Amino acid sequence: MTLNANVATALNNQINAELNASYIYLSMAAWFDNNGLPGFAQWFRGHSTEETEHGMRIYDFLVRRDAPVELQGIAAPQADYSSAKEVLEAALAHERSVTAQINALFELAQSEREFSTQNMLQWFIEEQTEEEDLFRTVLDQVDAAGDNRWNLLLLDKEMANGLGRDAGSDAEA
Ligand code: OFO
Repeated sequence: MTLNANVATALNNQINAELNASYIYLSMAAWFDNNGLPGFAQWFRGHSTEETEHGMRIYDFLVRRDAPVELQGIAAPQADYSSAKEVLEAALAHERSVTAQINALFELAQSEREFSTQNMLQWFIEEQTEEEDLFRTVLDQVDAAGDNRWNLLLLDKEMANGLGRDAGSDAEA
């Protein structure tokens, strides 16, 4: 059955949103790399890769449904932050906005009676719950470290070991 045109457009927009998130997290990784926190940088690089994989899930779905993939431009991400806490706050806010996008997409798929799209989006709904929880956990830890550089360096070591879960856990999903 042909994919509903409104849903196809919204799915292409979501590919763009996921690749945009990938670019934002890569910019955050660069900020940590430039500020002597390589563990956080590694963690954000992993998340950047995950977001690209999320975009590719939707890309593959469009291909399977014989619908056109239409890639769009990606804006330059913010490069400057005042602190690790500010980065994590921005990342959590971004995840929340992605959750709202996924929910809106699911609602559209429901109203257009696009059942296989709803099925595909179930994975994203669960993923967003996990991602928000994970980013909130890291933000709490950064908050607890406060302005103490030594605390932040200790936390950086934990981040390198994958705080919360492996950055690449999507590969097994
Ligand atoms: Fe971090 O989220 Fe994609 O969907």
